[in-house]
Amino acid sequence: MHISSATFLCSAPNLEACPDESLPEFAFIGRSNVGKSSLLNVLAGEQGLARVSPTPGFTKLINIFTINQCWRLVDLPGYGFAAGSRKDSNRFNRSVAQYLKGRTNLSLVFALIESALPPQPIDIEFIEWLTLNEVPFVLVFTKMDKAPKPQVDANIAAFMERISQWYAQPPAHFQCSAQTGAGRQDLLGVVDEILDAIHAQTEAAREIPAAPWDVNPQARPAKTRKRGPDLHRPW
Ligand SMILES: Nc1nc2c(ncn2[C@@H]2O[C@H](COP(=O)(O)OP(=O)(O)O)[C@@H](O)[C@H]2O)c(=O)[nH]1
Ligand SMILES: [Mg+2]
Repeated sequence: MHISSATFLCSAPNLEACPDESLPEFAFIGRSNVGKSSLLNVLAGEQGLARVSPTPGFTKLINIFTINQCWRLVDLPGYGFAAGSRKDSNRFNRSVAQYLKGRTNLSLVFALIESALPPQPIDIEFIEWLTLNEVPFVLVFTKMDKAPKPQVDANIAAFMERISQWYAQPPAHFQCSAQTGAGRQDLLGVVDEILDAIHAQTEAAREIPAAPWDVNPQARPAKTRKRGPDLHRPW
């Protein structure tokens, strides 16, 4: 996929403040400092788009960016930052949970895990929460440049083993580095695939045989329910 434009849309403190749900959204989530903003910038191909911070827990807002004028990248606040107030540390915050559960145009979550570390309980817990709440996600192991490959591979294998009991088929997982750009095309490929699926669905909906209200506009129901993307993903 070629990124021709990437622009900041808005920062929202919670779900209610998020903009209209007209475009598919792909959200980055993970522990503070896991590399969400850095990877978002790499994906968008624009270095200064999301703020990269050496201080964990810096981003408290839902930051939304429009890509190619037809989809969005969302930089969510990180979880697990222990130095803040108890309320928004340890567990990911309420506004993130609301966004993940209630955003109908959320197409996919990129759940970021640091590949240089062995499985962390808070990440395991978060992935369990995503699974229980049926939030569509793929795993992205970040900073693969930071540790030797055998160590990265062992950490990923250990993580996948820890969560394997929850699935008949384990979630798709990718390895990335914001430093080298490794994995960028893989993630953009996932986005591409989902956008294609959404497009195909929209086309298929258009081809449904004439409804009574196509013949007689008076017969149209007063209110049609807004539908969120319902994807049949290969993972
Ligand atoms: N070595 C390495 N460092 C990274 C990578 N991605 C991010 N970082 C560093 O990790 C820190 C946190 O990055 P940031 O993107 O702000 O993380 P966020 O809190 O999850 O948004 C920064 O100092 C980044 O420079 C990576 O792929 N490799
Ligand atoms: Mg950030």
